[in-house]
Amino acid sequence: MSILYGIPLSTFTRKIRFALAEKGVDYELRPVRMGGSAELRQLHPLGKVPVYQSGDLVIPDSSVIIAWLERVHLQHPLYPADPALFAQALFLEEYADTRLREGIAPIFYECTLKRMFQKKPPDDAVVARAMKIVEEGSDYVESCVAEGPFILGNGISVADVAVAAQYITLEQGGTGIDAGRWPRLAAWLGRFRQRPRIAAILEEEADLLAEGRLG
Ligand SMILES: N[C@@H](CCC(=O)N[C@@H](CS)C(=O)NCC(=O)O)C(=O)O
Repeated sequence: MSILYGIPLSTFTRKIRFALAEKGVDYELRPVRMGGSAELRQLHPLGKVPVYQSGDLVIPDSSVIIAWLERVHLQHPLYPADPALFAQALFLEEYADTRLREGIAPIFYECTLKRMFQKKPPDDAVVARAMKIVEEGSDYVESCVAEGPFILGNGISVADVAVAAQYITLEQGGTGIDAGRWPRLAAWLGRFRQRPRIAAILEEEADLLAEGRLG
């Protein structure tokens, strides 16, 4: 069976778990010590998760993993067949992984990880700066969300798994999506998180968080 190296509460590990769940691909989630461990550097030159291993093939980086999965597991595609939607989906994946991440990661760190592991309060100035990025990012994502059921309309895509993975981290940092300001975004995430395989992953994560563990 293929191996996914990562930890459940890592945003990019979650992105891949969502993708694998939607594609119906079985895998073993293998926890790995982060923080630049030698073990992880052997798998990923930057010492990051996720890394996916299929046989002898070791694939770092969530976007590369999904691109490979699309080639190998043709069922339940995450890349739209329509070229324009394909481009939009890839751009939303990129936007989530970079710009949304830039705002959401510090909020999760300040409001959850710092309390959990250092017993320290968040730095309000850092949170305020990060929140501005999230707000601007949410304005953009809101403008992209179609009527549904998925971000780009009728078909699930890589945009759904990438954007959802980020907003779940935001929630775990104590901030939900303001449905008054971003109604489409909030409604879409509400629908997405209710998908049975997604809900099962999120339940597991909620239990870990309640226990004060990341994986
Ligand atoms: N572009 C990478 C980003 C991966 C990433 O930043 N992973 C985080 C965990 S969510 C990580 O490994 N952080 C540890 C570190 O940077 O040392 C991807 O899409 O896989």
